[in-house]
Amino acid sequence: MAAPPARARADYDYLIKLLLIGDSGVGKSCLLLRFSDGSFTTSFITTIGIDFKIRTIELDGKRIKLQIWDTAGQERFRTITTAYYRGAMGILLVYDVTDESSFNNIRNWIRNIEQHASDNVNKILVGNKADMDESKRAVPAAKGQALADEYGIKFFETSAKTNLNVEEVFFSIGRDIKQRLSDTDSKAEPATIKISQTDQAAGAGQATQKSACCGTKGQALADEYGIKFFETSAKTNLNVEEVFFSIGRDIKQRLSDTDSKAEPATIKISQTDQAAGAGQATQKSACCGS
Ligand SMILES: Nc1nc2c(ncn2[C@@H]2O[C@H](COP(=O)(O)OP(=O)(O)OP(=O)(O)O)[C@@H](O)[C@H]2O)c(=O)[nH]1
Ligand SMILES: [Mg+2]
Repeated sequence: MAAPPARARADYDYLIKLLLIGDSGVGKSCLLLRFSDGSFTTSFITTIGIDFKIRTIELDGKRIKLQIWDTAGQERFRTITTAYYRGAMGILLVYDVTDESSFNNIRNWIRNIEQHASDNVNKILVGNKADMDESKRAVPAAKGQALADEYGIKFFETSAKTNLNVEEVFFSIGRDIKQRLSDTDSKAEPATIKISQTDQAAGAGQATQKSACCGTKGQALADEYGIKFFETSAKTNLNVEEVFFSIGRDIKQRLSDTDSKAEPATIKISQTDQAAGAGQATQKSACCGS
């Protein structure tokens, strides 16, 4: 059998996970496409479930790998998209400056963050489509700024079409998160964030992300999230049965607890969820899930 490929050294110093949220049609996917590929399209292809792109930037001599998750704004994907809040280190709250209801909904999106994301997640408010004619504008920049001030977060008006402030938004939140992570590093034992020299990536694509995402201090990470942890070996069959039996047992227990209390709530999967779930499964395998 051929030897496994040599493991390359991690090609970044920090992995930062960002999430784009906001109403459908505000331009989340276009902002991401502009930032990651430098392109823009006028056609509207609504996001199904969740998608992500990667761009590595340099800040103060450090390589920062931005893993940017783009969520569907449509309500029908909400169960799937909110599952990704917890893994996010930074969240871009996007509205459309020509659509007042997308701005009014920002408060609801913030409520979702409070419910589902980590307490210390960085947030930034983004009013997109600033290139549109002033006659179409429904939300003055001052209103956006006032809302951002109320929540103590930064604010930018952007255009994915003309590339106004797109780099600025991602660099700004990237810099703030890097600062937060390096503050944590210098105060205490790093938890899961800083990628150590020995944390090596096993090639490109999915494997790279997996290694980047989960770090090496498994037990500490599991404890932090209150979940179980096993080290396994597929080669020697160490703990493989244990992992699957353990999670299977816990889920069975949860289901039988639910059964005895009430009608199961979330067990049946609707047609729409199934369709979206297929997309989610692909993405999940690319990273660590949330
Ligand atoms: N003029 C202008 N149009 C934009 C801009 N950004 C996005 N659009 C247009 O707005 C529409 C929706 O953009 P998307 O990026 O797909 O919207 P989304 O927020 O990802 O929508 P969902 O995936 O449904 O949540 C598309 O027709 C884009 O061309 C912008 O900065 N300026
Ligand atoms: Mg989209």
